[in-house]
Amino acid sequence: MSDSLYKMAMTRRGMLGATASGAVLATTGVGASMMSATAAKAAEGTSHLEPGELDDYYGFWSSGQTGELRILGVPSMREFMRIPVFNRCSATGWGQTNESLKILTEGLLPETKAFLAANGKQTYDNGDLHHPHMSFTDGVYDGRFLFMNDKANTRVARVRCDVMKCDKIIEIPNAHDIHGMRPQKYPRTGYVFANGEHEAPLVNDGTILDEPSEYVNIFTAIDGDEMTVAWQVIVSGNLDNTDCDYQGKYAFSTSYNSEMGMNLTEMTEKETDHVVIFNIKAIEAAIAAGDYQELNGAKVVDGRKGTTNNVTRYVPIPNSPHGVNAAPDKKHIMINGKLSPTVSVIDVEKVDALFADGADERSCIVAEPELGLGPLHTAFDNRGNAYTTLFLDSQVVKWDIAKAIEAYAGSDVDPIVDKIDVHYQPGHNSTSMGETADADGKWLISMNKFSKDRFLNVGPLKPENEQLIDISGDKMKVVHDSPTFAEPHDSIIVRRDIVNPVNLWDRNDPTWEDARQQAAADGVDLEEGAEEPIRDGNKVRVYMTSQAPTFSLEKFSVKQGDEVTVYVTNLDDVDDVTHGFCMANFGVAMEVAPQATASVTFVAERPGVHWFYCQWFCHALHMEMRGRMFVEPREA
Ligand code: K7E
Ligand code: CUA
Repeated sequence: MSDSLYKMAMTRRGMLGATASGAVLATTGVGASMMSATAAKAAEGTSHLEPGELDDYYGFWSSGQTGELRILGVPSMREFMRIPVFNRCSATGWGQTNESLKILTEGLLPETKAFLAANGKQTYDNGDLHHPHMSFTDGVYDGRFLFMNDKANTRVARVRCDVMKCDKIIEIPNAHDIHGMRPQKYPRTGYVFANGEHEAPLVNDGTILDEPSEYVNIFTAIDGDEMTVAWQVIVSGNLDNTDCDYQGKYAFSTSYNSEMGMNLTEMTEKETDHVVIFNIKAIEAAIAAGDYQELNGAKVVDGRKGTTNNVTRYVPIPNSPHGVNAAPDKKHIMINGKLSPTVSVIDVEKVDALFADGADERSCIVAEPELGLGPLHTAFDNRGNAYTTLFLDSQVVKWDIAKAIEAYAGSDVDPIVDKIDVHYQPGHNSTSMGETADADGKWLISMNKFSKDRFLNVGPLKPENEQLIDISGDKMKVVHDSPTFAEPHDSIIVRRDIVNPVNLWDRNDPTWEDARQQAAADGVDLEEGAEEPIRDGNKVRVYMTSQAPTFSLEKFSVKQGDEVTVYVTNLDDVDDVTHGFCMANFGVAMEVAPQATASVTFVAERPGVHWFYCQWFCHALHMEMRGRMFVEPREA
């Protein structure tokens, strides 16, 4: 108790210090001076920003089983936005608008569409989003896209960084439950690598059931530009996390179940599991040579143990390894041991030899420091240090990569530089720019699975606790606790100059191309709307515009049983003037951002007078921004 009071006092003092410097910096504006704001704050060990002060980094956060992507500010840890991806969203109409339904359904496999239809659905309602990562060019984030996995329903999605909306979701064939996922770092993204975590028969049609010896796992490379499957590799053992090198040559995936066990005892039986190394050029060559089978539209290469096509190598790693992290030195890949207290360090320059002359697989390991209990993930600064989360110890350990290599070679140096308690049980961590060649060594986020007593009690379900740690000095310093709802696994921290979203949509945006084409076929201009609904049998299309504080239609009529599509085009071209369209008692609501078009379709099976209203507070007369839909009763 006295300890935590002491910490609070320390934090308070730091915050007062920041107030003074923040006031000075506020007068010097943004830009270069904001970088010094960060430096000053880091030096003072605080994340506090004055009201109106902007963060230096965008944080992109997964949300686990919530299924969305989140945008936070670092170092303030303020949450800015939630981007619906695999979930449904009441506010934006994601999962309900025609535009979002197209994105949610077009990448599903035919068998999935049939399965969902049998359950009365067009798409899944849930997702489990673990790993958000930005596209790269030359080893550094390039601000084009964010990619993310869905473990729950075997999908990979892409978010456009210009508008911060999801534009593509694809289901990965043949694989089961995509977990680890990383974009190619060099020369560019390029490929997005995705691990199928759970093993199953290659053709999973029910012919093979409880015969685990027939199960396989699948590694997938997605074309990140086209969002199509480029190729797949069949592997031995399951697949957990993945990362790739800075040379564009190899990808690395951990396997916690090399045993291919079906229960806990079987899965953890062996002391050693492995990391699979994928030789990208060799896989491309195998495909060019026709050495693959085509399955559900994917080219599948066999890379299991014992194959002779040189597409994979299996490096033994103790014991049920989890995270894989490429260091910004472009040379080292960290394999986090989980049940082993060690992190195994692979030197990518020693990997060529594994494929060239069948050298001993462990010859690429250049260090294996013992760090503590339950190492899960590792992040990096720009000074040669690595930061590893210790799940069981509830700590982050800072260690010197060069010293770990010396120690492995026989010298008695201790690579451990510092350890800090985190609260509690950390999984992923991430450092500012730390998964790129531009790591800057300022901030570290420890993503802790349990918050226990750190916040006011909200009942049996508690938030996670994400702690911000200042890593700019020799000693790590926890400067902020941040509760988050279920359940961010991973995050990235991106320098803000890399991310440049627009304020208004471009009227030519492809998002509403279908609406544009339908309007043209109906002889309507989306920016003008139509005075009367366009009738086409029992399909009725209503075109309206919105401009604060009115819709272009104050009323329209349809017949009971009509399938009604309402298109709303927001003509306001002012920052932040988003309108919404909500049809009360029809379960219909959507966001229409400035200069965007959105549409929604429903069956008007309720006769009577129904009000639609703007559901996004847009104007002093926002309450007045409403209109009526008359539904004429079906003739008896
Ligand atoms: Cu990246 Cu949580 Cu899916 Cu580790 S996983 S913690
Ligand atoms: Cu338009 Cu509220």
